[in-house]
Amino acid sequence: MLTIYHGANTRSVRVIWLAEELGLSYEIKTIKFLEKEHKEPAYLAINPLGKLPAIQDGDLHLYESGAICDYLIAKAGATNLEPERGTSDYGLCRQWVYFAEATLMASIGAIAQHTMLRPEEDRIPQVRDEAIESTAKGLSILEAALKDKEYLCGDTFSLADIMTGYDLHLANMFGQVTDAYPNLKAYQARLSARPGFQKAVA
Ligand SMILES: N[C@@H](CCC(=O)N[C@@H](CS)C(=O)NCC(=O)O)C(=O)O
Repeated sequence: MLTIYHGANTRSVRVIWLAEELGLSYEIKTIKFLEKEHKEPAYLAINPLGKLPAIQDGDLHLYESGAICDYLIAKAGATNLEPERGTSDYGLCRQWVYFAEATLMASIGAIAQHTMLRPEEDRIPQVRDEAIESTAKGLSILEAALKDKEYLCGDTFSLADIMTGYDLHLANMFGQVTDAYPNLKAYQARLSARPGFQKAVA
């Protein structure tokens, strides 16, 4: 049985959403993120970084949301969530998967840290402001990439949309997805209508 360690609105949303899209059987172990259960020894034994998500699949423990998603897609032998390896669409898909976690989430995460997660005395307004600026740049890049397109890689929904869709979910929670981004708003509405997304954020 696949176990997904999940905290509300954390990157584990990506893993549950993907599991739903793949039709996998899984169980969720909920970690109380705001109460810092992810820093307790029981969870540190699962993920020594004390971060969400993590999974257990038989004897295998994995963390890093992108790696978990890659593993689940490869294990399921799913060809519909990634373009054919080696094609241009495959290259684009990898670009957006990495962009979502390594670039855009870095600035959205900094907004979260410096507006909500850190104790007030540890929040740095300059870091927050720079993060808002970097987030806006990332969102503008996505806005342009989505012109006349339903999804990021070719015409079909893929892992890139799950990775990025979570970023947009969070950016929206922090008020960053404004009317300045009509393509993004339409894209987000398309993604939010998917039952897998709804299950992951329920
Ligand atoms: N690159 C990692 C980042 C994991 C991460 O930072 N998760 C956040 C929640 S979305 C977390 O657990 N933060 C707690 C902390 O950093 O202490 C991934 O994609 O899984």
